[in-house]
Amino acid sequence: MYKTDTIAACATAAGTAAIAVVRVSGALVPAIAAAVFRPSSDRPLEPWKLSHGTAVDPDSERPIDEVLCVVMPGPRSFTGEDCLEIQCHGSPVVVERIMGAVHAAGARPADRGEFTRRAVLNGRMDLSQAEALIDLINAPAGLAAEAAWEQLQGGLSARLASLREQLCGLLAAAEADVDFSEDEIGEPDPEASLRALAGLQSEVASLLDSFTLGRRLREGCRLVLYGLPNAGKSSLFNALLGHGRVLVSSEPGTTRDCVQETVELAGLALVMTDTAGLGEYLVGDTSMNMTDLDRAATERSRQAMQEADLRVLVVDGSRPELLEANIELAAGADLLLLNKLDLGCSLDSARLSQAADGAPVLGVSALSGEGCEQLAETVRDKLNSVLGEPGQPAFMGRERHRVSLEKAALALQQASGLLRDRAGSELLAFELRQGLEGLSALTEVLDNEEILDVIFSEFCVGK
Ligand SMILES: Nc1nc2c(ncn2[C@@H]2O[C@H](COP(=O)(O)OP(=O)(O)OP(=O)(O)O)[C@@H](O)[C@H]2O)c(=O)[nH]1
Ligand SMILES: [Mg+2]
Repeated sequence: MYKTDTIAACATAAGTAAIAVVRVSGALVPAIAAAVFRPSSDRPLEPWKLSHGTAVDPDSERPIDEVLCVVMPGPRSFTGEDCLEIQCHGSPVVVERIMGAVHAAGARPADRGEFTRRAVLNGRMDLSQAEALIDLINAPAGLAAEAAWEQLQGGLSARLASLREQLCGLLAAAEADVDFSEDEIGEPDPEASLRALAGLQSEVASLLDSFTLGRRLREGCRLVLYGLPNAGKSSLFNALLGHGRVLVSSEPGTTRDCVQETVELAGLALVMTDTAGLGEYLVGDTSMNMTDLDRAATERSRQAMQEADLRVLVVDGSRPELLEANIELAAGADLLLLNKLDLGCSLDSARLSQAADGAPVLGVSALSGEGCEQLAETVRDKLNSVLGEPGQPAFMGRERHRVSLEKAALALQQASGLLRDRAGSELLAFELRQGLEGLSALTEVLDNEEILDVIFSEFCVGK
């Protein structure tokens, strides 16, 4: 339900800063501005113009801070309602006092994302744009910010609107076929409808693909360093990170837990995981037995490998006797690193690469840094291939979008089948309507309050 009362919140991050912004939205904005702001000149507050003055306590008229104030009248404001922004000094105490003054003048504290929720409910943006706004604010690296910006500008909304329009055309034809006789509307052309449906299906499939790209941009690409104990995984992890984040030692089995850190690489957030060595090869050694701890650590490494976008097998290149044990681990690796290049490499890298389906092999030394620059480049290239088509706009979607898109994809597939079998138009219309619902859920305001609550709970207060 749309609440019409006036809301206020501090729009800048909590804590001490040079400047903070208090934001107000709702019908009481003119009255609140008059109650808490005293301009320093005789000119009254003009819409969309910053005005210099003093924020005061409306009851006592005591000055609180020197501020800049702007009024943005609806409906062309962010929320679609009258809005007021007060820029004050970034002291938590000052912010609290100004918020107190604004509340005394009639506003109530805003909920999380309530400003944006009002913007959506007032038609200032659609749901996919509101979500793009969260993604822009939370973007972990440059490419994610660019993709979120595109979506915020309505790129995705326009693409979806065109898909919906085409689907509506097909639905109208199917419904007309149910309601009217052939004499009244002419003979239907199933071949043309099938071609149109195939076009729609491929568009929805490409949206689903770009959804995966969007997730990777938003959450980061996951790279896992795995391999035998003592290969130098942790040393490489530290080298790529640029500082000694994890312990390194000549004892095999130093790392037991998965350790994650994020770095930015070519505009992408790269979530790197250092793992415990995979030590099955030790089991054959009568002097060593796998303990429960070894097994638990191995299990965690395997899980990290499963979840990764890029699997990097780290091999001690100076120990040819471990070739067979490394070959056992090579299947599924995207990149093979022959570490300890400074000690000389005597391992048959061609056989290793063969076991990994021809994955590239790179010689590096975590100790001397040799090859580490080339490693960053190779990882960047590999990530590009993981990310797919360059230039394809990413859809910064969420799980609910994937579910809706899959619902649409399935309905379109069923509709194609029905058309091919020349089945009844009633069934066809049903499937097309399902497809339309799936697409609409991505951008349209839902009448489901709970879903809206979930969407806007991701926002901070003040946005
Ligand atoms: N000479 C040389 N030694 C290295 C290099 N990289 C790692 N080491 C040494 O190899 C040993 C093992 O390094 P770690 O980074 O702890 O190896 P790890 O793969 O993380 O080992 P676990 O955590 O036990 O599985 C340490 O003594 C490192 O100093 C390298 O490039 N050259
Ligand atoms: Mg380690």
